[in-house]
Amino acid sequence: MSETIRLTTAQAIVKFLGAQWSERDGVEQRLVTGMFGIFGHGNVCGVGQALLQDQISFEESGAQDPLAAGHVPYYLIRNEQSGVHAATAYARTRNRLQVMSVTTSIGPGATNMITGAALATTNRIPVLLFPSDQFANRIPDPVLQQLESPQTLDTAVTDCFRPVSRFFDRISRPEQLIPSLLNAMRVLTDPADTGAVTIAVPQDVQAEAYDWPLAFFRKRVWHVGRPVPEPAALARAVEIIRSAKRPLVVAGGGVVYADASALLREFASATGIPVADTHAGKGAINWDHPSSVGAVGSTGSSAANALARSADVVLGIGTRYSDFTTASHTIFADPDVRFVNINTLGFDAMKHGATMVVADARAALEGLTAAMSGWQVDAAYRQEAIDLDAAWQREVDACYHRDHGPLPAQTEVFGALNELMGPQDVVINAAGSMPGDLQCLWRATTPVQYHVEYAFSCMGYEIPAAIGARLALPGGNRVVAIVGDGTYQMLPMEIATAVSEGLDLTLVLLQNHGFASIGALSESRGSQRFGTKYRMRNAATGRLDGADVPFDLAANAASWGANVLRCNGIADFRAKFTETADSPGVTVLYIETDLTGPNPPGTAWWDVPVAQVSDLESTRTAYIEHVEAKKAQRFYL
Ligand SMILES: Cc1ncc(C[n+]2csc(CCOP(=O)(O)OP(=O)(O)O)c2C)c(N)n1
Ligand SMILES: [Mg+2]
Repeated sequence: MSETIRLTTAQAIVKFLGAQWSERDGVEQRLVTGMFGIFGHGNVCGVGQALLQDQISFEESGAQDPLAAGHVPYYLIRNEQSGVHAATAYARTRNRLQVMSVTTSIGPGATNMITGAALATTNRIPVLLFPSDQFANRIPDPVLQQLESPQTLDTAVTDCFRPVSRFFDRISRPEQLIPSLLNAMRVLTDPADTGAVTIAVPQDVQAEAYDWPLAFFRKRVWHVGRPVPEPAALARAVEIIRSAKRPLVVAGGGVVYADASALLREFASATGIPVADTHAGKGAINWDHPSSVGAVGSTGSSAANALARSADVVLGIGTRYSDFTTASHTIFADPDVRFVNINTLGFDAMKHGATMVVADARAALEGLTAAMSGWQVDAAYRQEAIDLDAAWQREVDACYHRDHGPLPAQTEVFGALNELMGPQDVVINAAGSMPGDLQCLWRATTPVQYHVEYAFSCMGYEIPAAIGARLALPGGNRVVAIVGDGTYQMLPMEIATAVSEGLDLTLVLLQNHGFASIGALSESRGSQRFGTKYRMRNAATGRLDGADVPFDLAANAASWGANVLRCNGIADFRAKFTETADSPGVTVLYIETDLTGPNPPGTAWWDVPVAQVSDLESTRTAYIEHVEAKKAQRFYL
C-alpha cells in the first residue's frame, strides 16, 4: 500500500498547487503562485479553511521564500470578476509561465467570474478558477444561492463556465480531484490551447476528508513546450515567402509569449520584410527598428495599412487575426494575397486559407531565418516601408503635441506617458477610445511595456489588471493603468485592494463625461451619440441630455485610499506624473480631456452593422456608406 495522507478536498487542492512548477528553456518557477478570492458560505469552511491552515504552516515553518516553501498566499479582492482580471494580467506579464487562481463561493460569487473567464480564454491567457457549487449530497437543497431547475437536478450556475473555459470539471467525490487537477495543469501550461481552467467544487465536497496518495503531492514540473515546425511545413512556407515581392509580417501575442522578440528582429533585419503588429504583439519588435511599421488594421498606422493593402504574402506569427487586425477582412486587398501562418494552435494557423506552420514562434523563426539566408526584399520596397513609417511618425508627433484646447486631447496625455515612461514600465488599458489611439500611436520598445487587452476589450479590466501586473513585477517598473471615466465606474473599488496590499500603482483617470469611443462610432453610423454621455435625465426632453452627472470621480478615488492629484492641462500632468514616479501606494492622476478628440487619422474600416431601414436621415446616409465600404470585404481563400 502506498503512503497516504488524510486531508479535505480543499486542503488537497492547496497542497497540490504548492507543489506545481513550470519549466521552459530550463528555467523552473512555481506555476500557481497565489489565490485571489472572496469567501462566502460555499468556500469559507472549505478552501478558506485550507488557505488558513497553509498560511499558519508557512508561518510556523520559518521559511523565508513563500514560493519555494510551497505556500499559496491569499489576496482578498472586492469583486470576483476583478480577481480573474488580476490573475489574467499576472499570467500575461509572466509570459504565461506562472499563473494565479481564484476562489469564490457559490451562486453570484461564481457567476461574477464568467466575464473574467471569457476574457482570459479569448486572450489565450491561463487562469485557474475554483467556483464553488451547492451540496453534492443534495440533502439541504435548495441552498442559499442555488439555481433550481425542474428538468434536472444535475445542473448548477457553474455550467455557464463550460463555453468560456478551456477545461471545465465538477468534483462530486474527493478522488475525482486527482485526474482533474492534473488535467488543469496540462491546460494551464499548454502553449497552444490555454485559457480559463475551471474546477467547480461543491461546498460539502470541499470539506470532506479522503486518504490521498502522498505521491499526488510530490513536486511536479510541467514543461512548457516549444513545438518545432515540421521540416516539410517550413519548406512550404519558405518557398512562398521567397516568391514574394511585397511580403509583410503581422506579429501577434504568440511572438511575445514565445519570447521570440530577438529572433523576430533578427529575421526582419536579415530579410528586410516590414513588420506590423497587433495589440498583443506590440513591442515584439521595437518601434524604432528599421523594419517596424506599427499597428495594422482598423486602428492601425497609415504605414502598416498601406503595406497591408498591397502585400502579396502575409506572414502571420502568433496572431489570431481579430477583425481589428484584418479591418474586418478588408485590409489585405491584393486579389491574390497569400497567407503563411506560424502558430502553436492549428485553429489559428489555418486562418485565411494559409500555408500552416504549427509551431512555437521562436522555433519557427529560427528555422525560417536559417532557411531564408541570403534572401532579401527589394531595396526599393524596404525604402518604401521606411518612408511610410517616417510619415506616420510625423502624425504621431502631431497627435502627441497638439496643444488642443480648452481641454487637451487624450492623445496628448498618451504622448506625455510615452515620452516619460521607461522601457520596463507598463501601460495598461482595455476599452474605450484609448486602445485604438494607443495601438496606432504608442512607441513600444519592449513587449512588457504595452499591456492592452483588446481581445475581449472589457471595461473594468484596467485597475485589477494593474494589481496583477504589479504582483508579477515586484519593484522596478512603474505600472500605469489608463482608465476612462466609463471603465472607472465598472470596478473602481479594486483601488481598495491595491491599497490594502500596499501596491504601488499609477492610475491615469481620463474624464470626458461619456463614451468617446462608442459616441464617435454612434455618430459615424448615424445614431447621433444617443445614450453615450453621462448626463442627468432632462425633464424637458425626457432624455439623458441634461447637465453632467454631478459625480466627482477624483473624490471617489480618494475615498478608496488613493492619493489623487487633479491635473490642469498637459504641462501640469507631465509635472505631476514625473513628481509621483516613486510615490508609494496608489496614485491617481485625474485629468479632463475633450470627449470629441481630435483622434489620430483613421486609415482603415471596421464592420459594425447599420440599420438597413430607418426613419432617420442620419441612419439612411450611414447605411449607404456602409454598403459601399462592405464592397471591399472578402474571404481570404
Ligand atoms: C464590460 C463592457 N461593457 C460595454 C462595453 C462597450 N464599450 C466599449 S467602449 C465603451 C465606453 C467606454 O467609456 P470610457 O471608459 O469613458 O472611455 P471613452 O470611450 O470615453 O474613451 C463601452 C460602453 C465594453 N467594452 N465592456
Ligand atoms: Mg469616457
